Amino acid sequence: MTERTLSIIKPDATRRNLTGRINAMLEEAGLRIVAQKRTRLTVDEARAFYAVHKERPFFDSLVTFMTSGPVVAQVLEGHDAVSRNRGVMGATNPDQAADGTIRRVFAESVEANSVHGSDSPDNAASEIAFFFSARDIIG
Ligand code: FUP
Repeated sequence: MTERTLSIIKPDATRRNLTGRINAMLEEAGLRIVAQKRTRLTVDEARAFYAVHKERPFFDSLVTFMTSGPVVAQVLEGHDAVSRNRGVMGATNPDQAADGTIRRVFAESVEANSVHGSDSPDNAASEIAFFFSARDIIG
């Protein structure tokens, strides 16, 4: 089923000028970038985006990292886009990510792991709405 998902290229990757190389891996995986915006999250925005993790021990550090530099938020479209993107991203911990995945190739650590991707279609809808309005998305 054609689907949309929210992707974020994280500050560790923008710092190393990897946006184009990550976009190429997304496109080669069959995903189409139908909206894209470079932005810098405020602390309040990062806390809201990761609210599901607010009780976790890594939450404050994650918010500091996600606000440490620019991010590129993007809407990806394609067949089973949510799981397709999770596949090309690789596991959260880059040491456990499969060869050839974005996190295996580029991530610096579990925290600085280069990309975010929605983990379900429902979360994709709310995460897309966090960054984009309908008119920003050109399929
Ligand atoms: P993922 O869906 O693969 O991004 O992973 P999670 O939703 O479990 O975690 C969200 C983010 O929290 C990760 F991308 C990085 C950060 N994190 C840590 O910093 N430490 C951890 O032990 C787990 C996650």
